[in-house]
Order: sequence, then structure tokens, then C-alpha cells
Amino acid sequence: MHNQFKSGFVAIIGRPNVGKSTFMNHVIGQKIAIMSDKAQTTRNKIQGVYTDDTKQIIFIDTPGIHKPKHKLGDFMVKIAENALNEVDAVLFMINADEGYGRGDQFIIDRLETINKPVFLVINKIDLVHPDQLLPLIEQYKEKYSFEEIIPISALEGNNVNHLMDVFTEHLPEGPQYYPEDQITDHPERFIISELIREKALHLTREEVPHSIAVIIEKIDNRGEDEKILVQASIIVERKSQKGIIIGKQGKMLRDIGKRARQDIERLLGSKVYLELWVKVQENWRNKPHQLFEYGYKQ
Ligand code: GDP
Ligand code: MG
Ligand code: K
Repeated sequence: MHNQFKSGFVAIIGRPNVGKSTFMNHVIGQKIAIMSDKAQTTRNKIQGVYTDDTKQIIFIDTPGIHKPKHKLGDFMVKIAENALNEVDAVLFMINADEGYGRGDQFIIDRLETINKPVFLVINKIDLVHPDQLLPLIEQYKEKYSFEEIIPISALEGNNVNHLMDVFTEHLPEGPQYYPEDQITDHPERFIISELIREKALHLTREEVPHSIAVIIEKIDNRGEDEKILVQASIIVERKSQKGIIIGKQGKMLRDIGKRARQDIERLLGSKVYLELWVKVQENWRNKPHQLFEYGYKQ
């Protein structure tokens, strides 16, 4: 019998310079843009998509998992935690050549709030003597209950295929979400959708449930006045929720739009036209993959 195709979302987290980009480059190839390599400041959501005959893995970056540095920081941490709860597996990468650090503790604290398989990836084993590895493994084992601990060298490619096999076993059967040649998504898409969603939840004082979704329909540069056009739909499950979000004479929706626009302008560093619609779509949550519906749609 033919094996079922597997697909899933995998977050790669870890302190700067542990080798996350090197790993991505090894797995996905040179095609991946190194623009995602701005360490703390990157807000990229999808880092890369790996596809072969048996599986598709969408690698996700969760910038907010690091200590907050700027104003959007706390919010980023929140969405990073949300994002981690929606992926199928988490790869927590550390550097074999360094000990346990405070940055790692911050990340492990975040991991305590999720219930997804977390794999500890000990990278750069080419830099250490094998005898150094065991104490490091013991140390991290005490900190968190990892699904498995896998040493690799992303630079030399050692054990990388094994790592791919190990976490793929934990991925669900699923469709191919992206075309084979898809390498990266529009980097800001996800953050923008989450900013709008947050404003909607906040301003309606959470009268609408957290299940609302925001789909970014379009992000477009408008030549003339250098503003960026963002068109988005807020998806609710019931007509009554649509009424709450639109508000009296549209006031609520205007407020949501105004606040969201200010944050998006800060995010993109540009003036923005934000156009919002509200759509009722019953049972949207029963679609194949929640994360996919949250704004990853092409
Ligand atoms: P990121 O910040 O986590 O994305 O880390 P990078 O992928 O940018 O890697 C940081 C540095 O570590 C670069 O100079 C890489 O060449 C180096 N590096 C990454 N993986 C390995 C490895 O397995 N072995 C060695 N020796 N160096 C590595
Ligand atoms: Mg990097
Ligand atoms: K990054």
C-alpha cells in the first residue's frame, strides 16, 4: 500500500547564531532568501517550505520567542506562544559548543505553555569532542521533557537527514499546502493578520470569541504616493459577531482599522491604506488546518 503523504508546520527556535539559517539552507537549498537572517528583528513567519514525494514541511520562524526588545515585543511573545501551539512540532536548536544560557531559559519557559512535541537539536557537533556531548544532554534533559534529543552538524550536514526522519514521524497525514516551488511566503502576512485580530478582540472587549480569523487578501505597493495597500477580511462564525465587529454605523470597524493601521505602519515602516471586510463563514475552523486559515493562504 502507498504511504500517506505527511505535511505539517514545524517551528525552529533558538538563540541567535546557533545555526538555524544554516540548517534551513542545508535542508531547503540555496534558494532560501537570507533576508530572513536579521536575527531578533525578523518578523518572517514562513522561513521555507520543504517538499518531497512523501512529505511537505513548512518551517516557521517565531521571532517573539526571544526576549522582547521593542514595543511590539510583548505582543510578539504572545503570538509566538500562540504560533507554537498551532505547529505540529518544535525544533529547539542549541549550540553544542556553548553551555546552557539565560536565553535558553527564556525559551524553555515559553515551551512550558505548549503541548506539542519539542525536539532538542544540538548543533555544531563538529566543534566538540564526543565526550562533551553527554553532560550537555543530561543538563538539558533536566530542564525540559524533550521528545527526542538529536545532535547534528548543520554546516557539514551530519545527521540532518536523521533529524528530518525523526520529526516527520510525528507529523500528521495531510495535504500539500504549497506548490513545490514555493520557498517563502510574504514575510509580513502573518504578523499583519495577527495585529488586526488582536485589535478586533481587544476593542470588542472579547465579546467575539478567539476563533475569529483574519485573512490577508492583498498587500500591494501603490506607486504614486508610496503607500502600501493592505486588504484583509475578518472571518467570524456568526452574523451577530459580524454586527459587533462592525459596530454602530461602522464605528467599531473604523476603530479596529485605525489602531491596526498604526501598528502595521510601524511594522512596515511605511504609510498604509488598510481596507477591512467582515465575512461570516460558518465552521471555518473545521477546515483542514487552522494555521493555514489564519492568513497563510496565498
Ligand atoms: P542563526 O542565527 O541561528 O540563524 O545562525 P546561523 O545559521 O546564521 O549560524 C551562525 C554561525 O554558526 C555561522 O557562522 C554558521 O556558519 C555557523 N554554523 C552553523 N551551523 C554550524 C555547524 O554545524 N558547525 C559549525 N562549525 N558552525 C556552524
Ligand atoms: Mg538566522
Ligand atoms: K531568523
